[in-house]
Formats: sequence, structure tokens, C-alpha cells
Amino acid sequence: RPIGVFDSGVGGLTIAKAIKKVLPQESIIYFGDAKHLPYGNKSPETIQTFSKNITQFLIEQNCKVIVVACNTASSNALAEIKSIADPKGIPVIDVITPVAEKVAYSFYQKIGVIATKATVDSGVYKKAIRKFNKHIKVQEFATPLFVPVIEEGLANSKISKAAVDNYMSNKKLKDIDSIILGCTHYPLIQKEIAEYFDGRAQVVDSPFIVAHSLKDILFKNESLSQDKEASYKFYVSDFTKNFQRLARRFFGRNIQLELKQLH
Ligand code: DGN
Repeated sequence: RPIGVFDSGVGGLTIAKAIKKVLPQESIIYFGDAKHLPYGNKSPETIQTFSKNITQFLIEQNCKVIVVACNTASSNALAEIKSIADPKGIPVIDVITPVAEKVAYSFYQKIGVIATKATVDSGVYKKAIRKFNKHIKVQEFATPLFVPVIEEGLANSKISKAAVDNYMSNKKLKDIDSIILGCTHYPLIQKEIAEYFDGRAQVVDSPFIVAHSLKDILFKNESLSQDKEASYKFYVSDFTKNFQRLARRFFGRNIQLELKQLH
């Protein structure tokens, strides 16, 4: 049975790519809700409705686990997603808890978190990290321009660099020793962010942490795939060239992309 992964757009592909690397035998069904993108400035109720519909769809596709590869949905709709998956005995993994736990027990003391407005407004990272370790300083900061820049295919351009330089010079991020990319789109501009900090702050590898946490769960549930070959399927609620380009870059030219309207 496949792993279900979803996001509002291309961001979750960074998580799916890490899953492919850590769990090469696992098949993946991905849903990118491009029609409703961006989630980052929508109300919690709207994000919950979209997330529930997608979860329902992924369960109908026989997925054995749901990976909420979107911080905005993880911070605003996790309970609603679980209310659908739990009765079916399907585990749900969000992209925040595993990362919060990992950094809480690391040597980092002053952590910066950049994310969408909805994620920052929820204060989820600070709460999650402090649950594991009260002594860590957490600064959360919204960087809403990044998602449209990335969705427009403008990562690694003058525009992404200017946006990174502008946001990262904010005083909230002045003394941090590490930075969490609290939006799954942001690893696509990780290079610009790392270059800005030039070693003063380390970028936390969230996709890798999430993929390993997924591996642990599948192992514990004895549901790791025994297949020789994995398959990858991509559903999008709106077709964008950028999605196709990135999905092909990460998963190869032969992937299938299917248009699917859920609501
Ligand atoms: N990639 C999503 C996240 O991690 O929050 C949100 C992107 C968006 O829809 N703004």
C-alpha cells in the first residue's frame, strides 16, 4: 500500500523526495492542491476543509499512512485530519512534531523559525519545541513572499535572493544559531538562505527528519513495503508547469500527473 502525501502545491515534494531517498521501496501518492494555493493566508476553517477532503481522497486510494507535508495544514488542521484517519486505523504524520523533538534535544539553543503567516500565527513551533525543552529560545517569523516566488519557479533567481536578504536581515533572526524552514516550500530556496547566514546559523534538514520519523512508524507498525519497485503517482487540483517540472526533476520524466478536483 502506498504512502499518502499532500501539500497545497510543490512544497510537499521536498518531503516526498526525502521519503523516496530514505524509503526507496515505498510507493507514494501525492496530492498537490494547487487550485487552493496558497494555504498560508487562509482561515483555519478553510484549511481544515481542504485538508479533510484530501485525507479522505488519499484514504480512498488505499494509503497506509498520511503525511501532512504542509506546515500550514499541520498547524491548523491536524485534529480534523486525524478525526478522519484515526477511525480507519491509519497513522498521520505531521511535519512539525518530529522536527520540534529533534531540535529540542540538539545542541541548538536559539532557534529561528520562518514560515507562512498561518503557521507563525498559530505559534506551533514554539509550543512544540518548548514541550520537549523549556530552555530553548524560539523566534518565529512570517515570510509570506517565499511561497509565491517558489510557485512561480523563481527559486535561485535574483528575486528569491532579494526576498531572502530582505527577510533574513530582520532583527528577530539576528542571534539565532539554527533555522527551521517551517514551510515545506522553503527547502527549494535553502541554498540562498544558507548563503545568507554563511555558517552563523545552521539550516535544519526538516524533510530528512520527517522521512526518518515516517520510517520509524512504518517499522513499528510492521508496514514497511516489501516491494521490489516503488511507484509514484501525482494528483493536482490544478495543473501548473512548475509542479510538473519539479515533480519530474525529483521523480523522473516518466511520472504520471493527473488532474483531480475534490471540492
Ligand atoms: N507548503 C505549505 C507549508 O508548509 O506551510 C504552505 C504553502 C502555502 O500554501 N502557503
